[in-house]
Amino acid sequence: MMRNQLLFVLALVLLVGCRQGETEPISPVHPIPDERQLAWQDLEFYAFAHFNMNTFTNMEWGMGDEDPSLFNPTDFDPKQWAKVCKEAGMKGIIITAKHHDGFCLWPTATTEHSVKNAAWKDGKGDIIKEVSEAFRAEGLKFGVYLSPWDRNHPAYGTPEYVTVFREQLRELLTNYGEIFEVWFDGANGGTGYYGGANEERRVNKKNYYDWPGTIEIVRELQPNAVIFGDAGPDVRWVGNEHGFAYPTTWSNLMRDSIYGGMPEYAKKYSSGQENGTHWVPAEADVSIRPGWYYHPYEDHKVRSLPELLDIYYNSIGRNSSLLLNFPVDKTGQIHENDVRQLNKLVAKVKEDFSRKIALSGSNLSASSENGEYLVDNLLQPEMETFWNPKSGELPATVTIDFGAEQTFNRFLVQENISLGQRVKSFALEIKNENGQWETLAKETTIGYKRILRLPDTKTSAVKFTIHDAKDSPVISHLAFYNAPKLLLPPTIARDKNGQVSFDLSEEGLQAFYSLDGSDPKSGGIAYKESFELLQPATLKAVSKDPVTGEFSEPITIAFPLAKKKWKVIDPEKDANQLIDDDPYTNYTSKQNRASIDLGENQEVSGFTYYPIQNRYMSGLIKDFEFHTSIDGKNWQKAVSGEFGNIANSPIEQQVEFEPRTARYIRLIAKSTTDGQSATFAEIGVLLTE
Ligand code: FUL
Repeated sequence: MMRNQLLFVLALVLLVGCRQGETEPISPVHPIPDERQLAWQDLEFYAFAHFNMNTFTNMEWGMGDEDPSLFNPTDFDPKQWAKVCKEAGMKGIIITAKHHDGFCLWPTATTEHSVKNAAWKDGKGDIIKEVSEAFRAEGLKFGVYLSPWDRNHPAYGTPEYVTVFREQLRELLTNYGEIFEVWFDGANGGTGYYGGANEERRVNKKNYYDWPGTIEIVRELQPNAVIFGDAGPDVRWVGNEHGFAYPTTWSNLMRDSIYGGMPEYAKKYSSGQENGTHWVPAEADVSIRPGWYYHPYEDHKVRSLPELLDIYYNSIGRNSSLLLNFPVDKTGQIHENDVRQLNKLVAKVKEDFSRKIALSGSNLSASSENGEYLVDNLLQPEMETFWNPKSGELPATVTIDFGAEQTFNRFLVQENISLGQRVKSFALEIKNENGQWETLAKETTIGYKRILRLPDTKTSAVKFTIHDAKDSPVISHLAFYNAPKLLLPPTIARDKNGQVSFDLSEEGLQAFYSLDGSDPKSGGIAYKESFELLQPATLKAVSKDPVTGEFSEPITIAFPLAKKKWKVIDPEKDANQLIDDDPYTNYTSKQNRASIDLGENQEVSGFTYYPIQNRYMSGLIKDFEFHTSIDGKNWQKAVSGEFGNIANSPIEQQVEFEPRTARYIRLIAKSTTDGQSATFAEIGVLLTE
């Protein structure tokens, strides 16, 4: 009897033991990525280059009637492009082999509208060859953008053109080695040159190109290449050109209900669909400047570090890849301003992820574990090592006991997407001082990678809970980081009434300033709230991280006289925008002049003109006269001249003249860059010291 009982208990122990260790197989949740999509997903960050005829005609969308000889870079250096991308950790490049204007960057047999007839290298050059070789030499990938729309080709709109388009594709996919991505633009059909017809040609975007047949060519010639388009088939457009994916981003898509360029795409499909039938992950495309192509007048508009950081976190941190565009300049190189900003982004991202909270000493526990898919697997970044709770268990929870207090402000989490995207909602909680759980974040999707930017959070334990998922979650990695603050000098603005206000690059920073030329780092005034500054003064300021004691670079602003007492005396619509000290609001004058009462006599020795900063600019003053007056009736000319390079460089212009007493000033536009009514963002005066 005793013996039997003992055997029974032993059998029970063995059975339970086995059960606990048993790993239940995980079935994929369809759709799932194929091999080429999985390889693409790892790339994360790669470059776009818009470099073609538009670079030389200063256009965004050329008509197709451009003289091919105009294509003529003076110092084309694809090795410089490859070096810039390599050093930035970008994994490859996609180049505009042909944009909407139809000019081909390789000596194609399909048209005369190509480098064959360019002045560059006497028509013997091949941009695609040189760029592909330069990138491969650095171990980077190479991809092509081929515009389906062709505003040059006489046959555009007929079946004959589709054959030409496919032939071009064949050439690109045959003669330039391995291609990692083929990019088909959704923008197509409209006005164009079309071999001299100069008319509007609309096509049926859904059927005209016979996309299935075109896709087959890519599969046949480059089986490893992913194809980008609104409807994929492999990678989809994120639905905007700001480089932002959505907080909820599914890699699943109802692919069969979509075609390239469909009008409702951005609104309906760009964040993917939970019940999407196909795996078509998002790619966020954005230019480092306002335009896709190079325009000298955008040299001062390269995106700032905070903007670029937002793009990074809102794309790569939201289950999307990032395709960052460089408008390669007329020399044939990536402009130094773009390189500088790119390097700042890369350095900051590196810094953000350099202070990882070591979890080796932490205790990780899960609500359950499916056999070998242990919670400790979360510490390894590889997709193949993952945690999976027992089937059917939701919510499923991972508790991380740091063992001691830790501070973090970034949370990174990844799903093993090879088994499908599953998580629908998750939350992060922290243990507060009273030992209770407090919610820190509540979010929706994860996908390949999700990064949350959080406030500085100090705690000894964190709870990660998956509340809802399409099936048992498969989480491959999670990590916490304590990113240093983005320590930039404050952004400073002064309004018409002379109120100066500071904007700090991150919460928790402090700012110090001086108005007497002294170093604001020692003995500077602490900025608490906006203050009045009416007289001309030089303001110096720095930001400080109170935790580390570090200071930002200083910023120095020479403020001219404030405009509090100013009035426009021949006002047209929105006259206050001329003197509101905000260069992003404009004034247009049909009289082509702006006259201002300064409110009192001043010793004036010059003036400033800030042209409008809109993406599409009009009415920039070229030839000018500047007059002054004591009584507002009798005017004397102080100076006349030309803003020589204003079309290319629309920055604030400054003109000095013989000092004089004036109560009234008037800037007269004798001509504008495009013959339209004169526009102004701001006018200012320089005073005699
Ligand atoms: C758009 C095009 O029309 C733009 O010119 C640019 O090439 C961008 C990447 O795609 O649809």
